[in-house]
Amino acid sequence: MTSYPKINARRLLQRIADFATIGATPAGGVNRQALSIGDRTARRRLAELAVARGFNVHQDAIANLFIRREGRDPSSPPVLIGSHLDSQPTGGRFDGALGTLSAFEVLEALEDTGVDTERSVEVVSWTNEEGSRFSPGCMGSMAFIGAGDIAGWQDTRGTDGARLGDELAATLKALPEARMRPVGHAVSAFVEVHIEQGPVLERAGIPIGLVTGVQGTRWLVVSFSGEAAHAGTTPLEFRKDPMAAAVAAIAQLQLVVMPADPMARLTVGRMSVEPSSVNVIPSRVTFTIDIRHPQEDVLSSIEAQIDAECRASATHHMVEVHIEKHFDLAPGKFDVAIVDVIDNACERLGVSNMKLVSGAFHDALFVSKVAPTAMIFVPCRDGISHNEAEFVTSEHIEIGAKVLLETALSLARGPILNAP
Ligand code: HGY
Ligand code: MN
Ligand code: MN
Repeated sequence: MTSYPKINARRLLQRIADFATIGATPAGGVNRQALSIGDRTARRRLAELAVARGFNVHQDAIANLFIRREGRDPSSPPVLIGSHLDSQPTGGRFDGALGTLSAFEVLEALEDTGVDTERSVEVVSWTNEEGSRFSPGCMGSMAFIGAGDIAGWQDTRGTDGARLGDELAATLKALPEARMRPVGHAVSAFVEVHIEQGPVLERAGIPIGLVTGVQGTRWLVVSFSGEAAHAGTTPLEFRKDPMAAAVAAIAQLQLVVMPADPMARLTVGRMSVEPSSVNVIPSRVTFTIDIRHPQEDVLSSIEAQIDAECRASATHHMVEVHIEKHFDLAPGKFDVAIVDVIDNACERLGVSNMKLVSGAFHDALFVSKVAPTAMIFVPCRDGISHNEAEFVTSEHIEIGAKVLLETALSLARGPILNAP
C-alpha cells in the first residue's frame, strides 16, 4: 500500500455528472426507468469503468449488477456497498446513482493505493428499486434475499405495456462481459449511501444521517367499475359513475388519514380512466394508493380505512370496487453494530451525524433480512426528491463517500484512519 486510500471527489463529481446525461430530461433530471434502454446504458457504462480498472463484473438472473475487488481471503463473504441506477420517470440525478457511484469511487480509491483488505469488497446496483415502470419496487434486492418471484414476474406489464421478461432478457444480453452468478450469495455486511429525500438533515445542518431503520410501505391498486354512458343524455339518478365514486373516496381519505396522524403518508400517484373520452361517463377508474407509516399496525388500520371508504363510496354511487395489494414492506430496523461502525468512521473523520428513520424505502431494508445492514444519508436541498430539481452539494457528496470508504475499510478489515 503506497498511501492511505482517499476519495477522489473530482472524479466522483464527474461520474455523477456523466451518469446524469444518461436518460437526461430537459428539466435537469433523469428518466432511466428499470430495464429501459437508459437503465441498460447506465449499467453498461458502470461495467465498462469496472473492467477498465480490472474489477470482476457479475450479474444475476434479475440483472442485479455486481462489481468485485478481491480481498486477501476470497472465500470469506464480501462487504457489499451500492444502491440502484434506475430512476423515476421524472427523477433526480442523485436518487440511487449517488450511492452506486460513491460505492464505485470507494473501489477505485482502494485500487488507486493498492490497499489490501481481508474481505473482498463488492459494489452492487440493484434492479428496479423504484417500481415506477414495473411494480413492485425493490425487485432485485427482494429476489436476492429469496423473497422475490422472478418466474412469476416475467409476464408483468410495465406502465408502457412492455413485458418484464422481454426487457429483463434484453438487459442481461446487453452486458455479455458480466459473468452470470446465482441469485443471492453470502454477504458479510451491506452499507448503502443515499440522499435523505427529506428535510431533516438539511434543517439540522448535519452532513451525515445514521439511518437506524425504514418505515413501512404498502401499495394498493383500486378499481371502480360502473357503466359507460352518454355525458349529455344521462341524468344523475341513472348514472353508475366510477369517477364520482373514486373522487369521493379519495377526498374522504385525504380528510381522515394524514390530518389524523402526522406520521401517516397517503399518496394517490397514478390514475387511469376507461374509455377516457371527454363525453363518455367512464366505465372504469383505476388508481394507486401508496401508504407509509413507521408502525405496521397503523398501516393495517389505514388499509382498513381505505377499504371501508372505497366500499362505502362504491355503494353510494352504485358501482363495483376491487382492491389489490401490490407491495407490502414491513417497517424494519438496521443492525446497531453496523450503525456503530458508520458512527465510528464519522468520528475518525471528524464528521457530525444524527440518527434518523428513513421515510423512503430502500433495497437496504430487504438486504437487512439476510446480512448486517445500515445506511448513510446525505442531505438534499429542501428535502426534494422524486423531482428533477433534486440537488446535493459537492461537499455533502464528498463527505458521504469518505464516510462510506472509512466504513468499508473497517468492515473489510483493511487499514483504518489513525489506527493505533
Ligand atoms: O418510494 C420510495 O420510497 C423509494 O424512493 N423508491
Ligand atoms: Mn432510491
Ligand atoms: Mn426513489
